[in-house]
Amino acid sequence: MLDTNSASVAALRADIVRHLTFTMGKDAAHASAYDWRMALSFALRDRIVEPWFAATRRTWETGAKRVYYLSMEFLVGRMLEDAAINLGLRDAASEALAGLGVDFSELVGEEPDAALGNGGLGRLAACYMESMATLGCPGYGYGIRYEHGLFRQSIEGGEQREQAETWLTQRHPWEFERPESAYLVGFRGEVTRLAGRAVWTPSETVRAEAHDTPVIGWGGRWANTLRLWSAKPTTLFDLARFNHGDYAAAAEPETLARTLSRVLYPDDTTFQGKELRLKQEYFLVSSALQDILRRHLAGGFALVDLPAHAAIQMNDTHPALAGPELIRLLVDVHGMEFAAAIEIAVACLGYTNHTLLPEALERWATYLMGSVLPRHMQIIEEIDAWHATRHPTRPHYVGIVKHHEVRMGDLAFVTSHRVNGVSKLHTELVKTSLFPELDALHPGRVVNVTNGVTPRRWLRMANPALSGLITRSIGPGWEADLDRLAALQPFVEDAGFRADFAAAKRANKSALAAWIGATQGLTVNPDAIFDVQVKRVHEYKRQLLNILQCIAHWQRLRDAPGSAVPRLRIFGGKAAPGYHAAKEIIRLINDVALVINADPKTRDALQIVYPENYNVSMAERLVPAADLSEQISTAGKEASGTGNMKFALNGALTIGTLDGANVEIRDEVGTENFFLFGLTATEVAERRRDPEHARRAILASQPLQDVLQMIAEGRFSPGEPGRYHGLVHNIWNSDYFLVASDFAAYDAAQAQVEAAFAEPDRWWRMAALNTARMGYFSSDRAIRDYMTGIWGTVSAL
Ligand code: 26V
Repeated sequence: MLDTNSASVAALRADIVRHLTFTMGKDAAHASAYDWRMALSFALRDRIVEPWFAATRRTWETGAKRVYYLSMEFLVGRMLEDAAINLGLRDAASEALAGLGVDFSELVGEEPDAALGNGGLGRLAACYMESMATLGCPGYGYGIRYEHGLFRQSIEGGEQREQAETWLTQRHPWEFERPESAYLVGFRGEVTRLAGRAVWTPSETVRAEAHDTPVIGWGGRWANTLRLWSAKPTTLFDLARFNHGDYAAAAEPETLARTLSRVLYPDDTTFQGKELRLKQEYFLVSSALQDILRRHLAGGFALVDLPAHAAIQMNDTHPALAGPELIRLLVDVHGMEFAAAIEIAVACLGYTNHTLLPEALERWATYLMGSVLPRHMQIIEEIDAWHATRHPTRPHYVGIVKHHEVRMGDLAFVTSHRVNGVSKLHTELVKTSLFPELDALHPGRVVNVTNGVTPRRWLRMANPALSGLITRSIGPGWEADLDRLAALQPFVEDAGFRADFAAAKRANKSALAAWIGATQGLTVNPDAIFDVQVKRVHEYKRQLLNILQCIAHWQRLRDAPGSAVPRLRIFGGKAAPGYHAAKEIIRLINDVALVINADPKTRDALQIVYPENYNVSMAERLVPAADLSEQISTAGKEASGTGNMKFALNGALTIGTLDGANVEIRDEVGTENFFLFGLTATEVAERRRDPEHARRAILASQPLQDVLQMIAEGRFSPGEPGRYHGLVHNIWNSDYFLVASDFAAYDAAQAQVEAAFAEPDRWWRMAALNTARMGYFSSDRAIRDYMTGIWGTVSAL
């Protein structure tokens, strides 16, 4: 064993040096951290290529069914350490580099995040890619290779500022360019009829070029492909125009095309109906479907057999043009009848819904759809008519096209054989409140697949201290069989184990404290409760409720200093650039932090920090160090949540509402190991019917009145006392997200947290039980659910 290990270290070291020399063209004496990182990445990538080829070959040979995961977002994050861990080479890499005088962790920390997603939906796609590779489920992820991922956030004077994100300024060592795998994607133009068939002649065309990143599973046994498309012009450069001195016009086709894959839309809050976004969606869908059909035909199969070979999953409605595009290719290009084509489409397609928020649902104006994609608009009308005919009892107000809009949720529903929600509660709401009529017409089509997260990245990689303890306690292998964590349960009664568990958490907290000291200039107490709310900033997620309670807590501390367990409240997250209310909440949190952190009376007991630019790699620091996970959305609004799973898996206790997957997490970890508060989804709906709900709640809580009064008086914005008048006015008079109604219950739950933390024996038992009982929330389980319940695929391992 030791021999193989030293052999693999030596081989890896030789390959690193070889890549440093011949790929990077650098001499070890003059190599920078960047050069070493590239050399290591290439050496690791080499080791992925063989299992990748083997997997691809095996899929061809066995004719196995493939999964195609279509998503506008893949929030992958860093790849180096994850690849090393899945190859079983993390320690070998570290040792190989050490022998060359280079520090592994330093290299890892220099890799830019691939931030090709906004939040939960994009990160879920990345976890699912990793689990499909781990399970040997043959599959491809299809997405867009954005030049600029999600913006970089800075906090200036308490306010969010956005800067362009540039992950591709350095070489990206994980991908393979495939200029030969390219497709033409058309827009606009006209549809004519020829011999009874539609002929679409687009007036704009771009080339979609593939970039492949292998995704290696745990143990290095299987690898799938993440194929991201980059838009290129079909005509490179107009030399005639250039020679006439018209330099800008000469580059026009190039500019037009490249704009398509230039930037990720950063607004996951409100649907805006922007033409460029529609073009991006079609760009992804068309290139993916052309690629899928090319591969299917290359296997020698008939088009009617597509459903036996391809499961196509739509990650929300963003790729919902997949139905119309597949039908178009089958009918217009391959001469199939519409009726046969739609049957094939439905049999292949699945649709995952990720949000119920009405303002986020995609609805494209028919005039826009009709001008950008004239043929698809016809096909959508045809699908709608086909559906109406097949279901004569369909109510008149139901339909894909209504009020001059194409409703993408209805389109995705009608063109899929399965529609799924992402937690039990959410799936019920998808049935009862989003698609009640379609659900009645298609009983059994809507199913639940509760989300999951990959334990390789979110426990093994992010939390080596706890991972080590788990392996020492229950043995290896839990990473790919997370239910085995249940074997930790008996250890919870062992005081020695609890001490080790607490020590692992303490080590992570102290590393985080050092990072906060270095980056925020704030000295924090690693023995405080680390209370964390990190996620996109949205009114429904109620960061506002959290900060209001901070203020109330602070006031009590001022009256009785030294009375409380010290707390560090950590906030992090980005607001959509145009989302004013969310930006105001960020500013309020930062304003409050400034005042509270400067109070000498309470400084030892309460601090607030808002590190800028929360992203995947920051989450990897915060999650292992959290004691308390804030999952406090208005019930009925958070489809699932996945951060909630990462925190609980890492032994944080949750303070949360009965929303999304919180419900199932609480059932699994035990109600006594979860701090529940707040109105239920049903109660929320009822409460809203009382127009006086906010006023009533505020008048019933003196602490809340005091807090609102302080904000309104400008206590946290002394230079501009009126800064938060609008915000306070809104709480009194509207409070759609029921911050006031849940305040007292939240405040009481926070008191319970404090009482529990003051009893270490009890706290660490609860924390360890959280870890032990989170096995269900592995993305491996979720992917198995998709494979059996939706895709009809089996492991090829
Ligand atoms: C929505 C939109 C709307 C319009 C255009 C651009 C755009 C981009 C992204 C989104 C995503 C919103 C949906 C979303 O991220 N949902 C989250 O999905 C997670 C994974 O299922 C789930 O855990 C979260 O609860 C849910 O909010």
